[in-house]
Amino acid sequence: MTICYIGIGSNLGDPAKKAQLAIKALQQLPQSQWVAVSALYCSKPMGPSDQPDYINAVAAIETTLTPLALLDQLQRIEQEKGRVRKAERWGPRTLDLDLILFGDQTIVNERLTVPHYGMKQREFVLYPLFEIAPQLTLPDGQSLANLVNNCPLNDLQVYCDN
Ligand code: ROI
Repeated sequence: MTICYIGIGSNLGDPAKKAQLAIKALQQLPQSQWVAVSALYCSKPMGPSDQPDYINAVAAIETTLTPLALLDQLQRIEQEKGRVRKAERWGPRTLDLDLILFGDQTIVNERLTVPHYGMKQREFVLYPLFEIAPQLTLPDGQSLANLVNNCPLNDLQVYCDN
C-alpha cells in the first residue's frame, strides 16, 4: 500500500457540494483504503482574479493502484462530476482532482508530474495537507512544516457551510 495525497478544487456550480461528492467518490476507489480528509477551505483564485473563490481540500488514501491507474480514476471522477476541460489556462473549474504526492515517489512523464509542480507555492494545498499530515516530508527532503511556515495564508479560510 502506498499513501497518496489528492488535492480537491472547485469554483463553479456549488463548489462545496462538488467537493463533498468528490470526497464520497474517493472513498469508493478500487484497491484503496480511505485515510483522511482535511476541512474544506475557501481560497482566493490563483491565476485570473475575475473568477469565483475556490473550495479546496486535501484527501489521503492508501492504494495498490499504480500512479497512472490512480490518475485514470481521478479523471473519471472529474468527468462524472461534470468537469469540462476548457482551453483557458488557469480558468475556473467545476472539479479538479490533482495527485499531489504518491508515497515518496518522484514521477515525471507526459501525463503526470508528482510531486505536483505547484504544491510548494499553493497555500490551498499546503495548509490542508498540513492539517492531515503534519509530520510529512517531501521526496526531496523538505519538511511540510517548513514549507507551510514560508507560505503566506493569502486569505485562506476554513469554509463553514452555515
Ligand atoms: N486557485 C485556487 N485558489 N484553488 C485552486 O484549486 C486552483 N486551481 C487552479 C488554478 C486555476 C491555478 N487556481 C486555483 O487550477
